[in-house]
Amino acid sequence: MLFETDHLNAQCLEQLASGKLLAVRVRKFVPRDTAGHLGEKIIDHGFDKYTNAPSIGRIGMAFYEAENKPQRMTEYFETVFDNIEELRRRCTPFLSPIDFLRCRLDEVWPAGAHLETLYGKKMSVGLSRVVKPGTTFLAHHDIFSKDAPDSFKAMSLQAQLSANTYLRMPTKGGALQIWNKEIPPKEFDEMRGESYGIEPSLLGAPKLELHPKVGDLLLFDSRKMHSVTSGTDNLRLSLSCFIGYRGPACPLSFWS
Ligand SMILES: O=C(O)CCC(=O)C(=O)O
Ligand SMILES: [Fe+2]
Repeated sequence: MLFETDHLNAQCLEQLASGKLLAVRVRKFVPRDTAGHLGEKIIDHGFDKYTNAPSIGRIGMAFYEAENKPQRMTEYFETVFDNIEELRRRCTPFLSPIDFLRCRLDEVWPAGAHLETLYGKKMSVGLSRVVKPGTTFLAHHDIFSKDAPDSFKAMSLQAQLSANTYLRMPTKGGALQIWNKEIPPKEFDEMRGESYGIEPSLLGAPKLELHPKVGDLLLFDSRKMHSVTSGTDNLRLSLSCFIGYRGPACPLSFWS
């Protein structure tokens, strides 16, 4: 269910998309000491809070924060290139791990990989997430067609993967929990009410609990329920994006 590798390849992406694998860990996707430097550079410039999960810090706006509200959609699309550029700037003189991921997937995937577009506009990619010790990410799923309900682009996805590179980790906790379980959107929305997620204990024991090392890249099917346990010490800093899959002959796509 978990595949560990030193090199990302097309086969493991196929297996994630088809559900044969629950998660892929790419060891040292970013060299460990580089990841440490990147973490410092990214955090030193400060961060904002999520509009719908204020205990989690972030740099860059996630599309799901727009919640299909016209004003926030406008804000999202107006800040796409500033957000992409801001992460790149914070990483300089190192290569941004998100840019590296974009290049790598374009190289390994036969049909290539590019930025996702929605309503004819490029989407943003690369979100820095900062979590303080003691904060849990509630169990949730991430489904593009829920965030863009009127979009053929979103509906045409056959699979949606979450990709996270970890730049700082607590010594204990901060584990990614994944259940081999999908909950239909409507049902989940009733369960969560006003919150973005539900108590992980409601789902029973997770199928996988992963404690990534600094520099690792984890990939998993974001439509499956997942959560992150609270850390005991240190900030937890990750860079994240989604990868869209539309079959073996179609390009992969990136967005946040
Ligand atoms: O930070 C993580 O390990 C996973 C966060 C998450 O919910 C996601 O990437 O969809
Ligand atoms: Fe998620």
